[in-house]
This record gives sequence, structure tokens and C-alpha cells, in this order.
Amino acid sequence: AWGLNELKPISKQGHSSNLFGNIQGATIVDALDTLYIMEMKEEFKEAKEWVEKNLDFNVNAEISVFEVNIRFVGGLLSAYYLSGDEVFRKKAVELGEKLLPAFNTPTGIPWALLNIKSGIGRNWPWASGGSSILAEFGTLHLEFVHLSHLSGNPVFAEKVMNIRKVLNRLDKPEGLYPNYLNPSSGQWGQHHVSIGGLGDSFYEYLLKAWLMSDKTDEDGKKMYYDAVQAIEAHLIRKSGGGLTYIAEWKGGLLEHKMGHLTCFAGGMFALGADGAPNDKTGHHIELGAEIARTCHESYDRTRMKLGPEAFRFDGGVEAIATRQNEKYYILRPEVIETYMYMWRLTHDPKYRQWGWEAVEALEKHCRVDGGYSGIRDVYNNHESHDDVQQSFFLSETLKYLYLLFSEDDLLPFEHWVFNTEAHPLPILHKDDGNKEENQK
Ligand code: DMJ
Repeated sequence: AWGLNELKPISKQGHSSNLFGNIQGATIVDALDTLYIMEMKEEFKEAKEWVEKNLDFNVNAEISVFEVNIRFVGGLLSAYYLSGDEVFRKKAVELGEKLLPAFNTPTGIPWALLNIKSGIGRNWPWASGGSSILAEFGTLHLEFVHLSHLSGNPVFAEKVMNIRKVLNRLDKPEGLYPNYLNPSSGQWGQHHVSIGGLGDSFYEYLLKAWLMSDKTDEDGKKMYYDAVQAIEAHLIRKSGGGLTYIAEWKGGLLEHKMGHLTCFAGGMFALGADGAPNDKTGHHIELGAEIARTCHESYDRTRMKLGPEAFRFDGGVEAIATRQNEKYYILRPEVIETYMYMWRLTHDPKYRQWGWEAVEALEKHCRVDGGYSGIRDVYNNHESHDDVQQSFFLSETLKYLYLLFSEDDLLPFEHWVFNTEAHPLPILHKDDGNKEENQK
């Protein structure tokens, strides 16, 4: 599968997902920084040579703006900041320029899908009345600020600052941000709110935008802590058995379900604890710890000790998937990501123990001849493999595990923030335009 997007580790072929159109090389680009951090020098060199010779954005491809941004732009930016190799900076900026036509909408809220040859955009046909998705247009900020920083062209930062402006003008139901926003009318679509799929990394990027700005982005800070307050009031609940979970909100009604994707929020709450207003630092750490515990329970209550895609707190169950189509595990990182943040911020050894349980389960159930595969039902006695190794397994799951068992001075939080695909980006220090300092 070398040079293709993803790997089918059982059939040992390439796997192509329509998220990347016919841009190729998702796994190579997503894994560059992981190779670098793990000191896999030969492999990094080979991957760099592939990028130099073959990574091509002059293709007729309809791509997901969000996926290409977090995996390709994010991957290239991190590879540049870690290695200093110019090719990665050039390719990141070239790709960023290709994404700019996505913002040609009446409000400047970008389309979800873009043909990078014609510059024509559109939205997912299933998204509420032609809406753009909160977690998609809200997860461009970190990369686009860095694109402006590295290219000297302010246009990238202007595009994402405009998204902020549009959001700030809108009324928020109960202080919450719906998952759908129409890019033509500038109005919300359906009032569905989620800290998992469709919403998740929007909240993550508010906090990280503030951290990445060396805590100068006061707007990002306020939006983040206000949002957390509304989330606590309306979405966070405790089960009868004492497990804290984050429910989904549909027009005021709660669905007592939590996605694997939502488990990243434990790490986010802990990362944001330090800046929490009104002496709430301890409370935010505690919230992170409770989410980590709940997500660990979702793993521990399966036969394979790997968590399902979504688990419920209703109908007499707690932290268990009840629907067949929610029982799969596709090598996602969010639970391990939260263990890594909790470990770094508390040094409670249980997070390393929980991480090690996940390592053992991955080796036992997901390891196959040609790599690692997702599992169709984590409650079953026997593995039914989906034969896909998602590119985020190398960029996120393995990187966060590696960091969980490394010293804190490997990519220290004082200098780096991780984009939502675990690509580290340096904090832009206010007193220092000097890139070398930022690269520490
Ligand atoms: C990744 O692409 C990113 O972590 C994204 O934020 C959510 N989905 C996958 C991993 O589950």
C-alpha cells in the first residue's frame, strides 16, 4: 500500500477513502511526525523522499476540507517544525492555498467538500438543510494560523478569524453550539449538540487556539470556558452507578449516549484546567479524571477490552453498547489520548496501567499479519476484522501511547499543542518571532 492512502492489513492492499479524493499518501503524511519522534530515521527519510517526489495536489479531486486539513496540512506542518526540512513547509502552504476556495460562501463559513481543481465546493448531502458542520469548519484554526505564520500571507488567519466573528454574532441556544450552520444564510440548522462526532474538535480548537497564541487569544479563551459551562449545565450527567458521562442534546432533549470520539474531552478538560476561571482548576481536572474513568469502564466492560464506537446509559445499562452498529472499534485514539493528558497532568500511575491494558488488547485482537485492523464487535469471543488500518492509528493512537510512556520533556506542553490528529504545533510566543525558539 506504499504511496496509497491507507492499508488493508489482511488483504495487504491499499485502502482508498473518498475523504481524500484522489490525493494519495495519507498514511505516509499522517505518520511523518510519529516516525520522527520515535527516532525511526530510515523510515522518516524514505517517507520524506516519497513526499518530495510524489505528493501531488494538482489533481482533479473532491476532498473533505476538514480531513485534508487535519491530516495533510497538520502532518506537513509538524514534519516541518520537527525536522526543519523546507519541503514540508512548501507543501503545507501549497495545499493551504488549494483549500482557500472553500471559503467562497456568502458568510465565509467554508464548504465541507471542495474540488481542488475547479475550486467548486458543496456540503454533505445529509447535513441539515445544506449546513456546514461545526467540528469541520471549527477545526481549521490552528493550522491556518500557522500557515499565515510560515508563509507571511495573512489570508489564512483572516479566513479562520472570520469564522469566529460569524459564530460570535449568533445566539446560542442555552449557550450551546449546534452542530449545523448554514453557510449561505448564516443561521443554525437543526439544534443538535454534541461533544463527540460533528461537534468535538470545535471545542478543542477554542482552547488550543488560546494556548497556541501564548494565551493572548482572549476570544478563544472566553468562548471555550463559556462553552464548558453550558456543557456542564446541559450535557454532563452522572449515572446511577456513579459514572460521569457527556450526553447528546437534540432540541433540548438528552440522548444518554456517549461516543468513543467524546472521550477526548477528558484530556481537553484537564488541559484547560489551569486557565479555568473562578478557582475551578481542581474541578476541571476532576472532570477530566471522571471522563477518563468512564471511558476506561467502556473498555473494561467489553470482552476484548477495547471500547465500542458508542455506549449508552439507559435501558438498564451503563457504559455499554446496546446497538449492533455501535459495537465496532476502528483503532481510534481518544481514550488513550485522555490517558496521556491525565498522566502528564496528574502523574497518577493508573493512567499508564490503563494505557498498557489497551496495548495488550491491541496486540491480542487487532494485530494481524500486515499491520493492525479494526474490529467489528468488541463484545464477541472471536475477532471479526474490518481489514482497515486507519491513518490515525499511526498519527494518534501509537503517538499518544508512546508519549504516555515517555518523559514529560518529549514535546512538553509549554512549547507544543497537538492538533486534533495529534500533530504537534509550536506555541507562537508573543515576545518572540524567532522560529528557533518556537521549535524547542
Ligand atoms: C481523527 O481523524 C481525529 O482525531 C478527529 O478529530 C476525529 N476522528 C479521528 C480519530 O478517531
